[in-house]
Amino acid sequence: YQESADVATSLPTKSPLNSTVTLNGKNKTVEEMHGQWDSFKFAPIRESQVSRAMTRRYFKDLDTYAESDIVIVGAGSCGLSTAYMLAKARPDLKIAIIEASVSPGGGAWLGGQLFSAMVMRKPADAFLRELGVPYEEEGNYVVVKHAALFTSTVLSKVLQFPNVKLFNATAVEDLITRQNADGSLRIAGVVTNWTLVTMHHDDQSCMDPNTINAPIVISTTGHDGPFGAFCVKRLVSMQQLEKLGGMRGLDMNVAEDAIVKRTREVVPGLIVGGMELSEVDGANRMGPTFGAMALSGVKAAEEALKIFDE
Ligand code: AHZ
Repeated sequence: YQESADVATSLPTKSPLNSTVTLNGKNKTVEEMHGQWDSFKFAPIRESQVSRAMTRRYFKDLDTYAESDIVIVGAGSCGLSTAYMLAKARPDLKIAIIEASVSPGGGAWLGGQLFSAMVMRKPADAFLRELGVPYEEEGNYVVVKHAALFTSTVLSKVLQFPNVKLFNATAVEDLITRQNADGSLRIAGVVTNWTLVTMHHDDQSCMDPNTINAPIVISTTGHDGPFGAFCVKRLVSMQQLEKLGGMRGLDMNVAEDAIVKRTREVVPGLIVGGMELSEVDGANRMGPTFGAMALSGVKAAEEALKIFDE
């Protein structure tokens, strides 16, 4: 106990959040470690410091983002593109991203059939230049050498915005609604749970969820699947949409234009983007070409800001 108590008092415990702490006023460079491995030692720590470093921040984020300006459901290529455009345009808005999977990125870690390269048809190359992602010119389209290069770049940029919080391993399992004076509904936030809990509602007794209030929800949960198309399926079961059109077969040319053009507020307070939209309208799928996901994100951000500024 003596040792751990010493450790606990010898390290800064009240450092302000989001700042870099310099121990002993000196940070080592990696080069300075070369050849020094026999005397190598990490700076000491007490386990509770690690625990508090994580939980203090997470609970502060839960508190801060319980009232968000915009919630994005799904951190696939469309959701991340939306988040990037919104966070860049409006540093004053609090943007929460809820991603069911542990790993954000959705289907954009590979190009198609588990191949690496990612194809984007022009003019979506503009979004790659915006992000600074290098690509090869191929005339009407461009190719990023690995889909993971696109996804990791947009993800790292999104995560660096101070006004964005990604809650991963967290599923949206319902929508918050409000009734207008005329009896119509608007979406006013999301109902969340740890994804592992969401997956076990069938074999455990009631495990109630948490909530995030927000005037605008942007749903980009992909086409139908175990988790996909979540929000639009819920709109049908709560009778806000009569039925879904159902995603149609693959036609790259038709599909990509349609997804971008139809990116919109589907019911008041809920904008839908990316492949989730194909389920609403019965649009074609495009398969392994990602320009429409990026530009649907650009448009979803524009639509959200229009509503926000009304
Ligand atoms: O985990 C899902 C994925 O990361 C997440 N998600 C789904 N339901 C959720 C829920 N709560 C929280 N209830 C949820 N997160 O949403 C993300 C969707 O990413 P995606 O890559 O599946 O969708 P996208 O529309 O961004 O990109 C689609 C990519 C495709 S599919 C396709 C085709 O099949 O033809 N073509 C393209 C380009």
